[in-house]
Order: sequence, then structure tokens, then C-alpha cells
Amino acid sequence: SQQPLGECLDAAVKVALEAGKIIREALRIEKRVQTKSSAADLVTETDRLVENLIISTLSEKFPSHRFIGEESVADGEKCFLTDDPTWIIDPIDGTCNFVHGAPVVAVSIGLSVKKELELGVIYSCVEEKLYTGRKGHGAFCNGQKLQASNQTDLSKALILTELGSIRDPVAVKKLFNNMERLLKVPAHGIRIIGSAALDLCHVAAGDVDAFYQFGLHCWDMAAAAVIVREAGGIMMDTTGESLDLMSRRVVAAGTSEMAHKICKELQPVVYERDDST
Ligand code: LIP
Repeated sequence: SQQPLGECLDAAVKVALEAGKIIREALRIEKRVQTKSSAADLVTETDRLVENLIISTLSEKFPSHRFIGEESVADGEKCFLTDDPTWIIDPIDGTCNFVHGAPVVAVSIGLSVKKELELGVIYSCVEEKLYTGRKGHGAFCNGQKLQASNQTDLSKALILTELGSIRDPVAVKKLFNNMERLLKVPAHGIRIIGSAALDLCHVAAGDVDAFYQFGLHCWDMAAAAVIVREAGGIMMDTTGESLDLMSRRVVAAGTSEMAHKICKELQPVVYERDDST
């Protein structure tokens, strides 16, 4: 049975706020930390607890829906989209910040229907900012409508990026080469805050002009893609082609001119696709 999307959005908001409260209360408490794909790819009990809360809550309400969750995939679940409604969940985006008690953390919940991203909810739970977007209905932060930047000049851009968790020296060198190329344009600035989902919310809000990253995952960008697009911004592949959610690459900006100019400066860093297994 197909539930109306408004009902899906309400349910996602409700569970994101609940999840955010748990994360906020756990932020300053000592955690048991485990590593996943690399020494800098971290998971805590709170990531798992929150993912289980979100999946059990939504699956009870929408029994026919499917789920892609960061920690479920880490534990061996498959990561691919079908035409079925599929929730794409990052219980804590910014886990490394969370582990250190740094307050830049968010819950990210997106919904894909027939392989189209329909809605996104991102809750920045320490500053209590709730970002929402629904295709065709706009994007909002705490009820206020979002509008992305109209900047087209790369030499006037403030850009966000992330380093990701790969520590292979060749890949690390490429990450810095890309920043060097953008600084030589010269862009106004490059910032790193530790949460790709929140970087994308800053693009949607027009706080910054653009964001790019190699190595992020579908759950870092699914919800944000709806929010950025509904704020008038653009999300694309680093090749300049249309966004491929499973590709581990993204460029987002307020204007497509800006996004294309960034794509031209970037040298690819190759990661294994999310749907490769
Ligand atoms: C992480 C993002 C981080 C990005 C990493 C990773 P996690 O997600 O928040 O900004 O650089 O590639 O995806 O593991 O904290 O959910």
C-alpha cells in the first residue's frame, strides 16, 4: 500500500527529533568506539541504537517499505535501490565529531520512491535545526524557507568539503591537490566541518556557495539532495553528469555554473561504489 508522502515526511520528522534527543544526550558521555573500513571510520553503540530506532519506527508505520541504513550495510545488508519506497538513513552523520564530543552531528533520513528522491529530513541535533525538503514543496529550516546562493564566480566562492575516512597516502594527497587547485583559482575559502549532510544543508541555506566530496556514501547525501534541489541549488556528479547516489562523489552548489566550474578543477579520487556488493 502507498502512503501519502506528507504522512511519510511527518513520520520522518518525528523520529528524527527523537533520535536527535538521544544523540544530544549521549554526546558528552564516554563511548565505546569501533572501527569499520579504516582506522578513521568509526561507529558507536549510539549509531546502532539510533538506526534501529528509526528503522523499527518507520517499518511499523510503513511495513512494505525498504531500508538502506549505514550501520545495517556495515553489518552486511545489501545497498541498492529498487522501485519500492526505500528509506536511506544515516543515524549519526558526523560520527567522528560525535566520538570527540564535537557538536556538529546530524540525523539524516531520505526517502526514494521509484528510484526518485522524494523527501529529506536532516536534524542538526545540538543546534536544534530541523531541515526538511519535499519534492515540489520547497525546503525549510525550522519552518523558514531556504534559498541557495546565486553566486556563479568561483573566485568569490566559499566552499565546504570533507576529507572522509580514507587514510591511504595516495588518496590523501589527491584530496589536498583538489583543495590546492581551488585555492589557486583563487576561491575565497574552503571549510571542513565533519558532516557531509550538514555541509549540504549549508549549501541549501545559502550559507556557503558550494560543497564537493569524494568518498561519501548514499546515506550522507540522499536526504540532502532533496533539500538542496528544493532550495534552488544543484547536486551533480563530479564528472558534471547527473548525480549518481551510489557513486561516492558529489558536487553541490547554488548555481549550475558554480557546480560545473568546480567539477573542472577536480581530479577524481576513486572509491568503491556503494552498490558494488
Ligand atoms: C561521514 C561524514 C563525513 C564524510 C565521511 C563520512 P558518518 O559520515 O559525516 O563528513 O567526510 O565520508 O561519510 O560516518 O559520520 O556517518
